[in-house]
Amino acid sequence: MLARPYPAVMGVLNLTPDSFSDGGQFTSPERALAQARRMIDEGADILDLGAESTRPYGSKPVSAEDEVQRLEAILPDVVSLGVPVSIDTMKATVAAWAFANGAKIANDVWGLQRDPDMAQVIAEYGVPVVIMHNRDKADPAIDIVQDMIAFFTRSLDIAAKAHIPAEHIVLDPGIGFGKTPEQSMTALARLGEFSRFGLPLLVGASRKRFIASVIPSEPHQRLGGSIAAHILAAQNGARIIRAHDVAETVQALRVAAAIEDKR
Ligand code: HH2
Repeated sequence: MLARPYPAVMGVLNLTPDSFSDGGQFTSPERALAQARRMIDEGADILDLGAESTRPYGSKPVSAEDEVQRLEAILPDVVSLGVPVSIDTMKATVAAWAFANGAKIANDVWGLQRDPDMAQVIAEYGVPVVIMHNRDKADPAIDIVQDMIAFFTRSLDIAAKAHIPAEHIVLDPGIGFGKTPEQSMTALARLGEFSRFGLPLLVGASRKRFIASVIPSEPHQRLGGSIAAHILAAQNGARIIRAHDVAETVQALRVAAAIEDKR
C-alpha cells in the first residue's frame, strides 16, 4: 500500500452552453454520455454533473425548471454507468430531483448558504455534500483564509442544525470563486490550515483563471498549471480532485504518490 493514497478524481461534465472551459461541448445527450464513459475509462471515481454555469463573469442564471430539463435527458443514463454522480447545483429543488433520479452526492458552490432548503434536502436524502467557499465579490484587502474559515464555520452550523452527519461533509476552498487570482493561490498554498475542521478536502483548480495570471493562457491551454496545482493540493491533504482532464490528472496523481512512497 502507498504511504499516502492518491486522491479520488471527480470528472467534470457540464451540460451547459456557457461554462468557462467546456461550454456547449456536452449539451447533446449523446456527447455527454460519451464524455461520461470516457472519463470513467480514464479513471474518474465520481462524475460531477452541472446544468448551470457558476463562472464568476458572463454566466447566465438558469431557472430550476430549465436546469432539471437539461439534466433529465442525461443524468439517468450517466447514473446507470455505475460511478457515483454528484450534482453541481445551488438549488434545493434541482438537488432533490437529482437525488430522486440516482445522484449520490451534493455539490453546492454556495456551501448551504444560498438556498435555505438545501441542507434539509441533503439531510432527507442522506447524501454526502461538498461545501464550497464562495463570495459575491472578491475583496483583495481581506485575509482570504480567515474569510474561508468563517464561511465554513457558518456552513457547518447550518449542516449541524439540519442533522447532516459530519462524515457526510467535504470542504472545498472554491478556487476562482469570489477570490482574486492571488487569493486563489493563497488558498491553495495554505490548504493545510483547513485541517482544523477534521474533514476531507476537495480541490478544483482545473483550467482556472489564476493559472493565466501566472502565465497568459486560454482555458484549454491550462492543463500544466491545473496539474501543478492539483499535485500540490494532494500533497497538502486534498482527498478529492475535481478536473476536466481526467486521464492526465489520474496519471499525475498516481506518479506523484508512487514517488512520494519512495521517501
Ligand atoms: N468549480 C466550478 C464549478 N463547480 N464545484 C466545486 N465543488 N469546486 C469547484 O472548484 C467548482 C465547482 C467551475 O468550473 P466549471 O464547472 O468547469 O465551470 P462552470 O461553472 O462555468 O460550468
